Amino acid sequence: MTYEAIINLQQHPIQDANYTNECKAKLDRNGALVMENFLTDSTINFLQNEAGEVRPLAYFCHQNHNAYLLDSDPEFPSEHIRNLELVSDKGCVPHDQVPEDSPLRTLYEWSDFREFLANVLEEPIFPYADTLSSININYFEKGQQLGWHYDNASFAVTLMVQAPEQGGEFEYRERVRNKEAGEQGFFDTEAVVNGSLACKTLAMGDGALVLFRGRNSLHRVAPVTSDQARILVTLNFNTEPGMMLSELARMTFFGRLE
Ligand SMILES: O=C(O)CCC(=O)C(=O)O
Ligand SMILES: [Fe+2]
Repeated sequence: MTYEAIINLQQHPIQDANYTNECKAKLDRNGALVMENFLTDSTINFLQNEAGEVRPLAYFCHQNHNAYLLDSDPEFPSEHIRNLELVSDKGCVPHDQVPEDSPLRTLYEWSDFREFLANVLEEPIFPYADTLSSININYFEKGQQLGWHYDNASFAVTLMVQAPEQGGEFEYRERVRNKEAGEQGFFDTEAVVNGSLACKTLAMGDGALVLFRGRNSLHRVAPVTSDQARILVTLNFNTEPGMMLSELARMTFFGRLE
C-alpha cells in the first residue's frame, strides 16, 4: 500500500511544516493529541481483518501493579496509594508476528512519519533493538482493562484499530505527579483512583492516531464491557538508538524474550 492509501494525507498533511507546528502546539497545550481519521477507511478495514487473523497468536497477561509501576515501598502500608495493587489484563501480538506486508510496518518505517513524530514530540525517535517491542497489537476483550498508572516513557504513540462498543474508555488526569521534581502526588493520585477527583475521557474513534504524554498524567483504560474488543496498536519508539525493552517487561507482556 502507498502512503496516500494508508493515511488521510489531505486531512493530516504530516509532511507540512505548518500542520506539524499546529499538532505540536495542541500536544503541548493538552498533553494529548488525537488525530481522528488518520487512517483511511480501507486501512481500518484491512487492519481489523489482520488483527482478527493474528488474534490466536496473542499472549494474554494478567498483572497486578501499583500506579507508579514500581516495586512496593516497605515504608508505606499495602493499602497506601504508593503500593495499592491495581489490575491490568490484555492480549498482545508483538512485533515479530505483525505480518510482513502490514501497513503498520509501512507506517512505522516511513521516514516522513518519524520526522513528523520527532518534530511534534521534540524528541529524537528510534525503533526498539529487540524483535518484539516496536509494533504491538493489543486486545482488550470483555472484562479486560489497563489499571491506573504513570508511564515510564515520556510519550506514547497509538493507533485505534477497533474501538469497543461499550467501556474501554481512555481516562486521564494531567500533571498529577511531577516525576522530574520527585513529587509523587499521593493525595491526588489516590483521589483519581478512588473516583473523588475528576478525570477526563480521551475520545478516539477507529483510525485515530493518538500522541499522549503519560509520565506525569495518571491514566487508565476502563474495563471493556462489550463483546466487541478494543484493538489498539502501540507504535513504540525510544529516544536513543539500540535500546531493548527490559527482560522483565518482555516476559510480562509477550511471554518470551525473542
Ligand atoms: O491503550 C491505550 O490507549 C493506552 C495504553 C497505555 O496507557 C500504555 O500502554 O501505557
Ligand atoms: Fe500508559
